[in-house]
Amino acid sequence: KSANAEAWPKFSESSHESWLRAAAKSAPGGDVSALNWKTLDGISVKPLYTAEDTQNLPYANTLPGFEPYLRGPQATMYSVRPWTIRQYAGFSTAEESNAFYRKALAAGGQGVSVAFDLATHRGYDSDHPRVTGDVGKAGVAIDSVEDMKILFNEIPLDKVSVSMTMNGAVLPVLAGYVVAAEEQGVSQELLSGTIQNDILKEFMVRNTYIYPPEPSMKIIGDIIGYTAKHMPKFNSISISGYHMQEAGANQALELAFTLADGKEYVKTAIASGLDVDAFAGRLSFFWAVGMNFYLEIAKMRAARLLWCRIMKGFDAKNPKSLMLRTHSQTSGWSLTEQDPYNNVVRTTIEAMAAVFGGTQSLHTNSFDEAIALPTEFSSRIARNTQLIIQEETHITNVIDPWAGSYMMESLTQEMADKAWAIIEEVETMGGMTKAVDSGWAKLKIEAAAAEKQARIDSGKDVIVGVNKYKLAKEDPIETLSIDNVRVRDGQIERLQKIKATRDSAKVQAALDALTASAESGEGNLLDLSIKAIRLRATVGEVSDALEKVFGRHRADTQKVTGVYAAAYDDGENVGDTMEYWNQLKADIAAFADKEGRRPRVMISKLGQDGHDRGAKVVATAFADLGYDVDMGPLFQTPEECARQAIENDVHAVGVSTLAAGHKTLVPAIIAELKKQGADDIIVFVGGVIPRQDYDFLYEAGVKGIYGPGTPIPVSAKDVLEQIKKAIG
Ligand code: 3CP
Repeated sequence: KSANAEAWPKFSESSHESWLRAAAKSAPGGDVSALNWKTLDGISVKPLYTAEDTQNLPYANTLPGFEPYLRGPQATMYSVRPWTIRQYAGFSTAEESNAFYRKALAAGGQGVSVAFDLATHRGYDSDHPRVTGDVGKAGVAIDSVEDMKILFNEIPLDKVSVSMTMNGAVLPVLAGYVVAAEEQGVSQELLSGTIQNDILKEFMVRNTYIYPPEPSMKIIGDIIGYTAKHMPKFNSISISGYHMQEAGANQALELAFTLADGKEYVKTAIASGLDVDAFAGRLSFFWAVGMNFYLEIAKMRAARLLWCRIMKGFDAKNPKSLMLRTHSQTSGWSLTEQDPYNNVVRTTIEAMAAVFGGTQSLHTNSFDEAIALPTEFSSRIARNTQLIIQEETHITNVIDPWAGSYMMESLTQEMADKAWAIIEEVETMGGMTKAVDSGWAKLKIEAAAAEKQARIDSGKDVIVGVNKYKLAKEDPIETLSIDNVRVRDGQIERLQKIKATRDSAKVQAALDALTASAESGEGNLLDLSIKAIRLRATVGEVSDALEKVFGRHRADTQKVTGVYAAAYDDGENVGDTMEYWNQLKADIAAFADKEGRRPRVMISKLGQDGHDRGAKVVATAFADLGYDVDMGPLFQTPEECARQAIENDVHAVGVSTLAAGHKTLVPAIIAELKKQGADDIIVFVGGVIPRQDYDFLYEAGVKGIYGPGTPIPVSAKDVLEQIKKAIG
């Protein structure tokens, strides 16, 4: 006892009942239950938790480093070694990205995390005609091992762990890393790092797949098998919920789908003949950490509990197989274009949640990421956010400091229970591959996204500077822009040089061996890719060799309906948003009466940018308002998009762009429409577009630009006005 009872006065006793009576005096309508916060996961969070809430929680009193690892995978956690500061970066050329990594490492970064451009993700070399707008844009352009060698120049790969976010072209990219290390004098067994290699979530949300689900799972099995044998320090997969939350999933959905994906990979590896303990210790995870502070911490604690439960089900014995280790990233979606310095604060709060949740590695976003690629300045602040938490706050001195909080322990168990129910639902469908294949999982996330957006647009969920406390005037901030024509020209030149100097017959034989293995199922695809890459086969060639057998996956474009409107029509709207909504619906109906048909828009994604949350939410909301909405397939060229718009006789094309290709692709679609005789079809653009580019796009003929934070009804009204003007 630290208090000497004698020396203290006697305080009056209180009970839960007396608290309820006291609380009722200030609760709205005298109803204390009205203070419960109903989360989008369906959890009811009370305003007060007491010791009673934790009495029956079976895992609240466990220890870190011991089963079920709820309190952390390591016994000492950050008190001995804090998480790895691992900032995701990459842009333009291998030279420029290498210089950036080296500077970042010198300034306190602790690991490397490579962002590849979309051409590389989708298995195209930089000279491919489908990727003219994408080369070097949202990541670094990599065509061959020569690029990889430059990317890691003077970064000792036996010492610095490298994460590579790659899922589609996972074979040639991982092979390129292995061969680059080899030529640096570092053998495979010394390589530590992580490859994302998580294809199931690509089919749900991120969309940088190449092959259909079945052969994609075979590739994953081969990578897990190869790394288990030859690269014991390398994490073969980063099973990612991040992109699900970014696409709109709430915490319980993110948690459940990610663990269900993990289960599926374990099943795949076991089916390929591996012993569970031979590979499971190198499966790692990846969470998004957004502004829902308590829920995020609870999610990360619940994740470890559930994974241990799942792995026990596979009869795993090695502690490493039972403990969930994770990377985390603060939420890019939570960042706003408006009043962007607020994003520094958001990121700090999210980083704290990730740390309290016990992450092993962390990326903190730069404040300008809702606008453009991060600059050196914004990257420094993002990195320093972590350094300050690690070195100034003493947060690292205590392991799992939220443990024992009545609220946090209750929430952890509730989150686990919610997610477990979803995992069981997935199981009854036959597992995650089936849930993904049927489109069910994707639609669940899209419905959650539409619901969230409607809550923001109607003012129920506050975002400072966006739907409340708005600035009268926004000052532009400095942004980074990439000259992708220059990058592409340089890449093409290097490709030509490689092709002219290699032994073509040997390269062809190695590529044929890959095709034959894809056909027969014999041999290991990563092993064969390493052989081909060593001979200077390119990323595109290795991908093509497999595509001959596997084909290229094309997704359907289903969309949800009614969810956005439902959040408006529940009568709880803030201010005058309901009136605006109803008036707009009436205007659209009047247009339909007058014109004999509803205003028709095609929402499209151009180039290799597969981030389709915005496009899907806009399509749902426009349809709920009364527009006739077509959804273009992903990865269209401007020419294909124009043709479809004309065939469908739309009034307007809305381009959703998040990967910085807008200055190339948007003028191209306008030119194509003109060329095909349809310049009466108006073009509008939404997504991540720096203010500096607005005039350029208006001059190119764009009729409306809607940046992040624009309420959808506002853009929908503007589009209607523009259509009316165009019709005359
Ligand atoms: C750590 N270690 C300890 C302790 N802490 N040992 C004793 N006591 C401790 N307290 C040991 C670990 O066991 C390990 O050794 C070593 O130190 C390194 O620690 P770690 O926790 O494994 O950390 P790290 O190497 O950084 O690995 C973290 C994970 C890895 C496991 C999460 O997978 C990873 O780095 N993932 C990063 C993924 C990533 O950056 N993704 C970017 C996505 P042993 O290994 O020997 O056990 S960016 C996507 C953006 C959006 C998009 O996709 O577009």
